[in-house]
Amino acid sequence: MIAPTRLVLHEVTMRLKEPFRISSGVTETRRVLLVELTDAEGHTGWGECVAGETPNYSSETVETARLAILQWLAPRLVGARLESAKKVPALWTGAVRGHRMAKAALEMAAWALEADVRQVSLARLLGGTQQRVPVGISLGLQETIDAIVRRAVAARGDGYRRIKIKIAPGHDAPWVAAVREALGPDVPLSVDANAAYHLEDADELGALDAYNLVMIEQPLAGDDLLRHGQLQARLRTPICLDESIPHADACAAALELAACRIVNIKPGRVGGLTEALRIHDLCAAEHVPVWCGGMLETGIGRAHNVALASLPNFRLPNDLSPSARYWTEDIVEPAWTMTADGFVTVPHDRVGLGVTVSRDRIDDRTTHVDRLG
Ligand code: OSB
Ligand code: MG
Repeated sequence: MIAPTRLVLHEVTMRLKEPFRISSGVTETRRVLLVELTDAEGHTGWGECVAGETPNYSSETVETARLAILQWLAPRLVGARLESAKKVPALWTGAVRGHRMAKAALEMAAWALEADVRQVSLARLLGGTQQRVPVGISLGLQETIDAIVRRAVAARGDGYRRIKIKIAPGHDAPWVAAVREALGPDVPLSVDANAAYHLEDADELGALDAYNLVMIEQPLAGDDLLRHGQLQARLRTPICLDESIPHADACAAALELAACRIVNIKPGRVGGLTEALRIHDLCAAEHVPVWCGGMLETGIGRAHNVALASLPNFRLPNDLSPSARYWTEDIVEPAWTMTADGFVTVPHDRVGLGVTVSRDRIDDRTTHVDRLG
C-alpha cells in the first residue's frame, strides 16, 4: 500500500562537465525537476523528470512538465491510497493525455516510495535478476573527426562495453569510418541520429552497413514507424527505436511493422516504470533485445534506470555512464561508478534506490520549489 500525502518539486541546476550535442541541439546545463514524495509515516520516494530545457528531443520541457505535474497530475496522486505504484498511471488515464515525462517523474517517485515502504530494493521490487549490468557510452557530436576518434578511443580505454556516437547529415559515414578504424573491427559500436534523416537518405544510411554497427538508433522521425519499416528492409544493420517508442502499444506496432530489431527503453520517456516493464515483457515475448537509454540523468534518475536494467531482457549495454562522466559532484551518495571492465553493480542489498539522496547538495543547487500537501 502506498499513500503519499506530500509532494515537493525541487528544480535544480546541474552543469555538465562537457556540453552534449545531438543532431537537434546542445545541452550545457541541465535544469532538472526532482520529485520528492512522502507518506504520513515518513517514507520517501524520489523521482526525476527527464524533460529538457528546450523541446528538441521531445515536445516536453521543464516548464511543461512543471505545469502538468502541479496542475493535473500530482493533485490526483497526493492523497490517494494505492495497492502499488503499478496503479499510479490509471489515476491519469483519459484525464491527461501525453505529458509522459511529467507522469514518469511522479510514477517513478511512487515506485521508490513503495520500495521504501516494503523495505526492499527498487531492483527487486521491479523483478530485476541481474547482479550487474553492462555499460555503454553515448558520445555527443564533435566539431572534428579527430575529436570524436579521441573520445571513442578514450572510452574504449575506460572499459565501456559499447561505444555509441551521435550522427547527423554531414557527420556520418566518414566519421563512423574513422572511429571504426581507430577502434578496430571488434569493439561494439553504434550510432544515434536522433531522428535527423528522411527515407530519401536511405543510401547514406545504407553506407553505414559497411562498419559492422550493433545498431542505428532512431534514424527517422519519431512518429514515422511505417518508414522505419521500409528503411529496415533495406538495411543489414539493425534499427533501434528510441523516440518512436512512447508506450507499449507503439512498441507492438513497431514490431509488427518490422520497424526495428532492438528497442531502447527510457522509463522517463514512456511515462514511467510500469510502462517500461510492459515494453520489456512484450519485447521478451517477441525475442527482441532491449537496453536502457539515458537522458543525462542525475544519480536519482540513474538509480531508477539501473534498477530497471537489471531485468532479464536488458541484453545489450545500457547508457548508464558513471556519475563522474557528467558531474563534478552528483546529488547522491555514493556516486554511480563503473568497474574497469564496464559494469555497474545493481544495489540489490540496499533499500529503495540503493543510494542516499543528498539533501544538502540538492538545496545548494535548487532554483525553485513547489509544494503540494
Ligand atoms: O537519444 O539517447 C538519446 C541525451 C539526451 C537526449 C537524447 C539522448 C541522449 C543520450 C545520452 O544519448 C545518454 C546518457 O545519458 O549518457
Ligand atoms: Mg537515442
